Amino acid sequence: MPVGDFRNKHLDLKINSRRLHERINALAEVSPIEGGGNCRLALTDEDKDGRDLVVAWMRELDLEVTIDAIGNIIGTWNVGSGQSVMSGSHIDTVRTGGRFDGCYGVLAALEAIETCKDANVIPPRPLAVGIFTDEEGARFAPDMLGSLVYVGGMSTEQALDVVAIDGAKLGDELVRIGYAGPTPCPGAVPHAFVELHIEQGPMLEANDVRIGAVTSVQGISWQEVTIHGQSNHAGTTPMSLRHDPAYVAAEITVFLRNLAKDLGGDQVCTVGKIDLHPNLTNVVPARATLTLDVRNTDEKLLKIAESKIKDFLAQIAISEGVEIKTRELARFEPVVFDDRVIDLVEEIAKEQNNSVQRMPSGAGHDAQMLARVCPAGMIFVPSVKGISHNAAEFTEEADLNAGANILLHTMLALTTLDSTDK
Ligand code: HGY
Ligand code: MN
Ligand code: MN
Repeated sequence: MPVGDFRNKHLDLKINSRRLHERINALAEVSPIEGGGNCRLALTDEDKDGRDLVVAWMRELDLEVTIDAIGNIIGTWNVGSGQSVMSGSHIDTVRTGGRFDGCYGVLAALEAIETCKDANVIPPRPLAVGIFTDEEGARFAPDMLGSLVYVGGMSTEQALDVVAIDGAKLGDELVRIGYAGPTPCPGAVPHAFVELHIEQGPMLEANDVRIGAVTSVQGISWQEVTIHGQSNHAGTTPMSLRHDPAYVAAEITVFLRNLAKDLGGDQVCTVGKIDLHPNLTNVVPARATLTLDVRNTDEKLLKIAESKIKDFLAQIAISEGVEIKTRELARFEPVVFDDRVIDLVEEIAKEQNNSVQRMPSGAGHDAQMLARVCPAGMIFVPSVKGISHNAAEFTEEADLNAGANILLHTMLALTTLDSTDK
């Protein structure tokens, strides 16, 4: 059957928006924070509670639930034959997360399956929903860790040994929360993968467009920088004799801001985390540890940014008499999604009377990992004021419903995607 042939018999199928919003709000009740967001760092008790809730919904739908060695949860509706069409995302959050980041994509995928079941629309392939472990990478780096292991981009052993920012070991935490599953990684390769997500940026709202047909994900470079200086008395040590890691950390932060300005275009640089030791008012610090998050849609420019940072670190270590060590936390090149999936998202968005534009993703997503093994793509809906990784993250209900209906029909269309016609 040509792409979309199965779907064309069910063009009037629509999700149950009340049910979708009930589930989004119920999951948002798991470890809520002030302002309406959530704190469910990967593999914490709070993450476990969120996992347990969504797994219970999967079981109520009689999905086959598998948990793999890195804690990825896959709920599959075993109908039809062959590889599944998979959707999904993540439900772990950053410490000050919003209620939609990741969760919306998981719950809309669940809703798509329930809508088909309710209408007795039986696709020719299995439909699956993935909840990928540690997408945020905020506690255990790198980000998208679970989907990276799922596609064989990182060994299970290496991932289980990752140490969190709080010192815990990933494998120990998986066992502790009861999500060290029996299914081996890499996981079963889907026929195709499509992820629905909030944009987390300002572009759709600024252009007054409802849907993003995502073309690509920008490159990501994360590193931890540790600066060893000379701890000393804040009152007695002349400025000329100081080797002050806090000052060097500040210079690095300013350098990154200017680097982004100089490179322009899509270049973004962030120092999100700085820890000082001993972190006391009257002590010139011994050590500063900071993280650099550097991204660009263009791999060549990203490499230039990394090389300029390296040169700056070498130069300031000499001028300030400190020792600087770096450790790579994440490095992913830009990813381009499958044209056929992008075309489908655009076609279905228009068919359902939505404004739609093609656009890159500034944030990392699990779909960029699944794109390594199967045709993959993403659907974006607007973020109000472009805010995300913030409890104030918000998307209008009508936009959420529109995105979920496009996801439903994209999944159905992908069940008849002919994998030979690349
Ligand atoms: O870091 C990211 O872009 C994503 O939120 N994990
Ligand atoms: Mn996300
Ligand atoms: Mn996120």
